[in-house]
Amino acid sequence: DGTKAAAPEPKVQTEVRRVPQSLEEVDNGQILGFGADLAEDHPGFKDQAYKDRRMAIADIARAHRVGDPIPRLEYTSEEVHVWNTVLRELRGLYPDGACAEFQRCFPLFDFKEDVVPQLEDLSQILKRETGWQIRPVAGLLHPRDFLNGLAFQTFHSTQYMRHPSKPMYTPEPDLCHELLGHVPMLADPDFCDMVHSIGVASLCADDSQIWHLTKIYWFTVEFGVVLEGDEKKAFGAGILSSYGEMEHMRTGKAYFVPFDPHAKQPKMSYKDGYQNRYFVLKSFKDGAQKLRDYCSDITPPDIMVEREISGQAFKEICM
Ligand code: HBI
Ligand code: FE
Repeated sequence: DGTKAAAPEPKVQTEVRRVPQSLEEVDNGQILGFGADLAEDHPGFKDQAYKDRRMAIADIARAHRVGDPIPRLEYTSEEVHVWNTVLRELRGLYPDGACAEFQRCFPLFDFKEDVVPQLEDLSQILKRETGWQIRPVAGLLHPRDFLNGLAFQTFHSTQYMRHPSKPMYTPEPDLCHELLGHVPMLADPDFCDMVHSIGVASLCADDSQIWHLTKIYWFTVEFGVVLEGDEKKAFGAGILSSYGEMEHMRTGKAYFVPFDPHAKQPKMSYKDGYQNRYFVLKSFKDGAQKLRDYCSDITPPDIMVEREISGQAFKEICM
């Protein structure tokens, strides 16, 4: 007879993904970029001893389990020298360039020039101040996993030092960037509140929303500035951990725009020089509020949530 084969069902693009219920479920995160090999333009590309050291430190991170203390590392005199150089250089910038919250929190960690701080000690201080913690990670985490960690008040931090040939430069996160840029701010409750809302939103975000949240994170947590009177002060880790970036931000070579999480965010630039545009928060409280408002609009349109997110987080974000 004349009946045709039934037309195929139209494919509905549905992504099924398990929403992490706990930090343990964020654990099997993919590490992007640097594994056994460093990129050709990395300062340590030709340094086998450096690469071996990196691999040994990465193994510690891979073996770490949630709840265990972070293993202490004995840093070499070369690594201590890098830390010393970077700390001395940057410390001088903070009185004028860093925001008040950073200046209040920085002394809590009592950084010493001749001792590379241990992640475990810093994590204990954060727990006491804001309830946040640090987990060691082998390298650049996939943005989804990285952001998901924030929902569980956890900051994934690298534990290796940048290459000694270029103490004032690193193409990837390293200890100096994490400890001087990120860790002090995580002792401030309003800042933590803001970062937490990004993390919670990421739990049930689809891929395009993750991309948007990654940019929001980039233009605030990495490169944000906050108003103090009519002055702009740095709270972004990429500014606080770079002498050149701080100078650039402060000497008027860039322009400033109010931060709006709803707006289409510009392209993130990773390596090519400094930011030409910085986003400004009126205050952390205001920023945290704006972000929470934005996040409450995030619904998971294209995913089927396999298990519900329990508690407040799910109610705030997904319903
Ligand atoms: N991974 N280890 C590590 N450290 C970061 O600072 C980091 C990351 N992955 C992604 C990321 N930062 C952000 O740039 C956003 O993609 C969330
Ligand atoms: Fe960073």
